[in-house]
Formats: sequence, C-alpha cells, structure tokens
Amino acid sequence: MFNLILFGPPGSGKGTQSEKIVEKFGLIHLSTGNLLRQEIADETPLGLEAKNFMDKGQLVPDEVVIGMIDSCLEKHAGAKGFLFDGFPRTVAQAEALDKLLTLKKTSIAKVIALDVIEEELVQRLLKRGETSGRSDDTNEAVIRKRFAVYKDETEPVADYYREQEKFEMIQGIGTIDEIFKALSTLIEAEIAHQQSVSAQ
Ligand code: B4P
Repeated sequence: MFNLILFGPPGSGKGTQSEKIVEKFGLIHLSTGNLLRQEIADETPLGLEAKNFMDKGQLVPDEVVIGMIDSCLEKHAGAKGFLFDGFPRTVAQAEALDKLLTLKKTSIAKVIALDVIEEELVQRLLKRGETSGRSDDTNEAVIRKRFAVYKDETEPVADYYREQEKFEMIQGIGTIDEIFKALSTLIEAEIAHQQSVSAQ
C-alpha cells in the first residue's frame, strides 16, 4: 500500500490537487472536508453536529473525524493506497492515523505540504465562496478564524511528520498544472524509492 498526506492551510489547493493525484496514481481519495459536507447534505446526526463547528471556522472533534476515517479504511480494505486530504489536522488525529495504519500493516510514505501566503488564501476562499455555497467561505472573519485554528492546532502536525523524516514542502502558488507537475515528481520519486527498498 502507498499512502500519502496532502497538507496545507485552508484554500492552499489540497482538494484541487488531490483530484488530479488520485486519478494519476490510482489512490483512494479521503477528504474529511468532503466527507463532512456529505454528512451535512444528508442531514445525518454526525452532519448536524459537524455543521456547528464548521460554520464557525472550528475543527470538528477528533473522535468524530477519526471514526469517519476508520470506517473509510475498512470500506476500501483492498485499495492500492490512500491520499489523505485535510486529515490529520491535529496531532491527536496524526497519532490515531498511525495506529490505524499499523493495524493494517501499512504506514504513511510521505506528507507533502502546499506553501501559500495568507493573503492569497483569503482571496481564493472568498472567490470560491461566491459560487460554492460553502458558508465557511463567504465570511472573512470565519476565514481568518480558520487560519488561527490552523496555526494553533494543525501546524504542529508538520513537526510530527518532520520528526519521522516524511515531511516535504512545495510552492503552492502558480498554475494548477505547474503545482501538479511538482507534486507528481515528488510522488514518482517516493514510489521508486519504496520499490527499491522492497526489492532489497
Ligand atoms: P476542507 O474541506 O479540508 O477545505 P479547505 O481546507 O478549505 O480547502 P482546500 O485546501 O482543499 O482548498 P481547495 O483545493 O478547495 O475543510 C473545511 C472544514 O471542514 C474545516 O475548516 C473544518 O471545520 C472541517 N474539517 C475538515 N477536515 C477536518 C479534520 N480532519 N478535523 C476537524 N475538522 C475538519 O482550493 C481553494 C480554492 O482555491 C478553490 O476555489 C480553488 O479553485 C482555488 N485554487 C486551487 N489551486 C489554485 C491555484 N494554483 N491558483 C489559484 N487558485 C487555486
């Protein structure tokens, strides 16, 4: 199994690039943001709980998100690999993911972060808010709150993977195709590395 995490602040392009990566490399896309929005659209109890947090720019509680990921991993037990998008967002989520993957005798190969300055992110999210219907994208105060939460709760996740020597950062400003090319180069190198290790 080959498992990747695409990491970065809100609006850095994780969702945009994930769609292209899963198509090219045949991975299963696990976006906690998309899964939560689907629960909201279906008006499930989990969705109703999540909406309260998301509308305020806060993170949904760890146990809710970890449970969702656990059932997705079970559902796709035969997958070639997973691309985690928007997850883990706290160190507790990262630790839980490591435990879940160890139980399945696999692990994270690489964490790739998209580096984008805050002013560009605010502009992208406000622009998406004009058409997406996402309540967390239309209000600048909520967007700023999401960045504050990212700094406090999500940035420490980068150090967690730096300590495991799995963390890489690339420039997230440029055209979607330029960024995808840089991501593909890194992913191909990691796949080649894993193949050479398993051939030894
Ligand atoms: P997410 O759904 O993960 O979304 P995001 O961080 O806002 O966006 P992403 O980085 O995927 O940006 P995108 O590609 O769409 O999270 C939403 C909320 O869900 C969170 O705030 C939280 O409440 C909750 N949540 C999710 N996961 C959670 C977890 N694990 N734990 C707890 N809570 C959780 O790009 C943004 C825009 O930029 C798009 O309009 C796109 O077209 C544009 N764009 C992309 N690339 C571009 C480029 N290169 N140039 C110009 N524009 C670009």
